[in-house]
Formats: sequence, structure tokens, C-alpha cells
Amino acid sequence: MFVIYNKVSKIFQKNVEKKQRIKIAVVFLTLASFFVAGVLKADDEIAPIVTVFVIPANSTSLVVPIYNLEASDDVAVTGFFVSEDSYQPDPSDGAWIPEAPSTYVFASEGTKTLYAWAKDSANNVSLVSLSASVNISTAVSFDATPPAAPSNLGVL
Ligand SMILES: [Ca+2]
Repeated sequence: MFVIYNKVSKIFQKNVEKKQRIKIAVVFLTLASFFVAGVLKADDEIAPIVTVFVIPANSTSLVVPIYNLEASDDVAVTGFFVSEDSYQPDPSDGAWIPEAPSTYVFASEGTKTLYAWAKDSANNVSLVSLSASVNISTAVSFDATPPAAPSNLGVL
């Protein structure tokens, strides 16, 4: 950058007034600062952090609602990933979605743990997940026993 600036300033040195040279320098430094800011922005190396993940403790359906899933990032969170696997997902995995999901569909009943991840536009994936567990039982408990008949009733 400074090499370019020196060449440009040499070209203008003889013909351009001092005030105009200052203007050129200001424009050059402004453009240079935009360039540096762009490089820094493209160099996002800080992964998002999942801050909130809430699902119910019990469910009578395999479709379990996700009450709350939030993440924060130094730039912006661009993807969410919810899985029953505890390992960190690949940022190119097809299961990433841009908004926090509102449900998760389990394949079977039982006590299950879900893991929530987030990523940013530079494909940094959160280093740790937030997890939450749910006990799924779709069997409807059916009370077939009638109450005992009252014994103290008489005809008036
Ligand atoms: Ca980031």
C-alpha cells in the first residue's frame, strides 16, 4: 500500500499544490482503512457460543418442541444445528439451518439428549454444545378402575 502511495505521490509531487496532496493522502488513507477493515472482517476466527437451549423434560410425542435456542457471535450467527450426536458437526453438513428450529423429531421413545450448535458465516462452529434431555413416552396411561361405590347412601 505504501509503495503505491509513494509512487502516486511522486507523480503528483511537482504539479500538485500541498493542500491537494493532503486531500489525496486523506482519500488514500480512508481507502486503506476500508481495505484493512474488510480484511479483518473476512478474518472472523471467533466461533459462536450457544447461550440458551431449552426443551421440555417430558414429552408424549416423538415431535419435541424446542422452547428456546439462542447463540451469540462477534459478527453474526448464520446457522443452527440440533442433533442427538454429541460430536461437533462439520460446517458443511446439510442439516444446518439458518434459524433456530422450533421442533426436533425423534425416531424412538426413551430418555434422549439433544445437542445444540451454532456457526458463523466464516464456518466457525461453536466449540462446545449446549445439551438438554427429554423423556419421551407415547403410551397413554389409562385409568380403567372405577371409584369405590359410596356405602352410606339410603333412599329417602
Ligand atoms: Ca464469529
